[in-house]
Amino acid sequence: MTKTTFKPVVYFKHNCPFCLKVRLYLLEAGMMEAVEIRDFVPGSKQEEDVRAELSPHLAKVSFPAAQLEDGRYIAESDDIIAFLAAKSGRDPAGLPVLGNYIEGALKPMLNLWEENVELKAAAA
Ligand SMILES: N[C@@H](CCC(=O)N[C@@H](CS)C(=O)NCC(=O)O)C(=O)O
Repeated sequence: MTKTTFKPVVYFKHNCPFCLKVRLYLLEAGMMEAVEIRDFVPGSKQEEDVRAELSPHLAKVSFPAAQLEDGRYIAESDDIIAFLAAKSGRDPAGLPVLGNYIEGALKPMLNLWEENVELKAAAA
């Protein structure tokens, strides 16, 4: 009997900052060939297809998402990276481009976003 090897699938929304985090991990860890990437432009037919595929498997569809094994879906960028890291043995903490993106761009942007939400609430 032959056992087929499942290639994990990652689902990316264009211009999504959390999707870029996972993409950077894949690039810097040399894992681009180890996964199948399905990405879509918001508003496209591809988005409809991806959401139709994911929605029965996830309590809340968000991006990035991944199918780790046949029928096993998750959607949280840190969990996806942790899975990929376990598979590749490449610790994300040792990847400088990923680290610079998270600490120098993503976190400051999220902080500004939170601050903006608080300021709007205070002004309302
Ligand atoms: N904590 C999540 C945040 C993901 C997130 O908020 N992604 C946005 C896109 S940038 C999203 O999926 N929004 C809802 C949607 O597009 O349906 C993660 O790190 O994966």
